[in-house]
Amino acid sequence: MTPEEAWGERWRAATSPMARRYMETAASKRSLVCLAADRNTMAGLMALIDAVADHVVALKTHVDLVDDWSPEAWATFCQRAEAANMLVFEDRKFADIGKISRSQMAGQYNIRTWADLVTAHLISGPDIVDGLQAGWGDVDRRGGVLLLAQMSSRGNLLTPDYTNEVVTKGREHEGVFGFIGNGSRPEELATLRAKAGDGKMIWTPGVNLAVGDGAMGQRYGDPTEAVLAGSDCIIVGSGIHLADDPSAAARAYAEASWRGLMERTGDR
Ligand code: 5BU
Repeated sequence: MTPEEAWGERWRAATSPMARRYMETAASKRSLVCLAADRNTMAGLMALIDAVADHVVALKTHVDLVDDWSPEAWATFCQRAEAANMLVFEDRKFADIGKISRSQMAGQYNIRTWADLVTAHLISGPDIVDGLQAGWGDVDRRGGVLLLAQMSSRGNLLTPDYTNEVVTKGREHEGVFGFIGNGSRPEELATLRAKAGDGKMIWTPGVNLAVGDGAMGQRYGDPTEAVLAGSDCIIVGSGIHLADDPSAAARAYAEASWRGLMERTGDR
């Protein structure tokens, strides 16, 4: 199946090279899964990549939670991800003013050199997107920013008005790859999709095949429902990396997400 057949209007409208790369890989793996690789050792992370590569399109990292992090080990990890056709997405949730965000793309972790995507809050204003893009530009790379329009956690302070502001500003900005939407509430996702239009990605944490409350205020919704409501990528962490068989779990999430996309595109 071609990416256009799989994605329909999203393929035609979301023309950024990074979005196209994601949609192409998703169509070839028949998966809309981003794995939240929240393991805290390099060995654990390496083992995870090998287990899930066929079913996962992007790897979401928190570089600062790895106990034995080193630049060399991380470079190997990122090379393996790239070789297995996975985008690398650092969920850094940048929030500072533009020039500091640009500097924070460098530093010890040097995120600008290996991340294809990063997350950011728009709380400090739209210049943060320019700062992050300038960070990639400093090393002659291109990347995409996912703005937090919603969150999955209980009691978060991202009100509907705030979400609207983020979407209004973000949908006009070329450096914005898309938005983070709340996967635990399909009705919130549908509202977000209506505002975002077809030209931007919506990626969603807070999904699990076991719907309900998670640890410490996390909430989970159904992955297929999230895609039907307009999500383009389900971000799954513990549902895969804590499973007895991460490879089988990744396949199950891939199938659930793909089923949602086929139904969604077919309905149009
Ligand atoms: P889980 O194990 O599937 O609950 O992991 C969810 C991941 O998504 C974890 O890495 C969080 O940092 C990330 N996340 C989230 O859960 N909710 C949000 O609103 C955002 C990110 Br933004």
